[in-house]
Amino acid sequence: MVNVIGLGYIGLPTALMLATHGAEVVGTDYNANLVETLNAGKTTFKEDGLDELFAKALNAGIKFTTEYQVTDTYIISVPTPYDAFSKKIDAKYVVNAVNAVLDVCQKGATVVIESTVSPGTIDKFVRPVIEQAGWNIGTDIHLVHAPERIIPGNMVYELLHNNRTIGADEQEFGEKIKTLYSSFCQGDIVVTDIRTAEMTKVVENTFRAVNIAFANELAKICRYAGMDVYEIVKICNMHPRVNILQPGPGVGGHCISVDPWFLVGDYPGLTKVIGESMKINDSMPDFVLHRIEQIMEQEGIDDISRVGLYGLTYKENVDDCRESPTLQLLGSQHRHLAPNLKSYDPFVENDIVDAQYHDFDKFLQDVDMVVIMVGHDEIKHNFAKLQGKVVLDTRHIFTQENVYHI
Ligand code: SAJ
Repeated sequence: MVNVIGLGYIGLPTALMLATHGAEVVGTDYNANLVETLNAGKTTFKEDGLDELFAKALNAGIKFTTEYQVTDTYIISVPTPYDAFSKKIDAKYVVNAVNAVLDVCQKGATVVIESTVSPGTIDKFVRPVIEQAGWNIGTDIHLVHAPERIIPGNMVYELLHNNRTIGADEQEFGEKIKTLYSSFCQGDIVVTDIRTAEMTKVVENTFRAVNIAFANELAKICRYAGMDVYEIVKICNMHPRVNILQPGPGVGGHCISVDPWFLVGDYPGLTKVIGESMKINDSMPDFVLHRIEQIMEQEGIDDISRVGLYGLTYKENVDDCRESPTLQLLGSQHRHLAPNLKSYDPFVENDIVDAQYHDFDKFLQDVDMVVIMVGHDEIKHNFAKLQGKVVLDTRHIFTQENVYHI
C-alpha cells in the first residue's frame, strides 16, 4: 500500500494516478475539511480530466483520511514555502510529515519526498530528523526524492506523459520507486542521486523564470523605444537556436515565482542573473499599473474606478491565485494610485479582493477600460463583448489596431 501524504495540487492527482493503475492507495492530509470534501465525492480544485480520474480512483478503492498509515511506501507531497525575507526554504511541513511517518512506519519503509525542495534540503533537514529519532538511513528507512514536473492546467496529461527524475541514496530503492511511477508514467524516468534530483527541479523552474524575465526586460526596452516586442520575439524565435518566452504582467503560481529564490537564498553571492531576473518579473505588476495610468491619460479616462482587471488567477484556465500578478498589482505599494480598481475572474467564486465581480456582463457594464491580466478562454472567445471599451491586453491575445499592450 502507498500512503500519499498531502492531498493538494500535486499529491491528489498523483494519488489518483497510482490508484487507477493498480496500487492500493490511502491519501492522508491533516486538513480535516479537505478530507471530508474528498470523502463526500468532490474534488478540491479544477483541472482538466481531474473529476473523471477521481471517479475512477474511487472505484479502484482509494481512501482519504487524516491518519498516517502503517505501510512500507510513503509519498510526501506537502507545501514548501520560502521565507519572504531570507528567501530560504521553510521545510517545516516536510519535516513534520517525515516525523509523523516515523511515528507509524515499519522498519525498511521507503519515504519519497515529492515536494519541491531547495538543493541540500534533504541533507540539512530530513536526514537529521530521521537520525535523531534513532533510525538508520539505508537500513531502517530508505530515502528517495521524486520531484514532480506537471504543469497546472494540463496536469493529468503531463502526469502520464512527462519524463521524470528520481533521486535515491541506493540504486535499488530508486529503481523500486521508478517501477511504482512507471505504472502510469509513460515518459523516461532517470534515476540519480538525491542532491542532483533536488537541483534539477529547481534549475528547470529557474530556467523558465530567467527566460520570462528576459522577455519582460525586452518589453520594457521596446516600450521605451517605441518598438513591438511581440513582433521582435516572434521573428527572433524563427532562429533555430532562439526560444524566448512571452512577456506578461508578472509571474505567479507556487513554482516559478518561488523556486528560483531558493537558489538566491542559499547562494546570494553567486546568483546575480537569477536574483535580477526575479526582481524584473516582480516589477511587472507595477509596470502594468503605470501603463494603465498612461493609457487613461491618453484616452481621457480620469476615474480609476472605471478601470477593471480581467483575471485574478496566476495564469489562464486555472483557479489558482497564489502569487498572481493581479493580486500583486492590487497589493502594490503604489496601490494608492489605483485604490478603486475593479476585478473579475470566471474561475474565482469567492470574494478575495474589494470591488470584485462574479458576472462578466455586469463587470463590463461598470468599466470603460478593461485590462486583460489573464487569458482565460472566456475572454479569448468574447472579443466582441469588449467593443466600445479601451483594452489593455497584457497577454497579447488580441492584435487588433485599437488594443493596447504592455
Ligand atoms: N508566464 C509568462 N510568460 C510565459 C510563460 C509563463 O509570463 O511565456 C507566466 C504565467 O502567466 C504564470 C507564470 O509565468 O504567471 C508561471 O506559469 P507557467 O505556466 O510557466 O508555469 P507553472 O508555474 O504553472 O508550472 C511550472 C512548470 N515548470 C516549467 O515549465 C519549467 C511545471 O512543469 C512545474 O511542474 C511547475 O512549475 C512546478 O510545480 O514546479
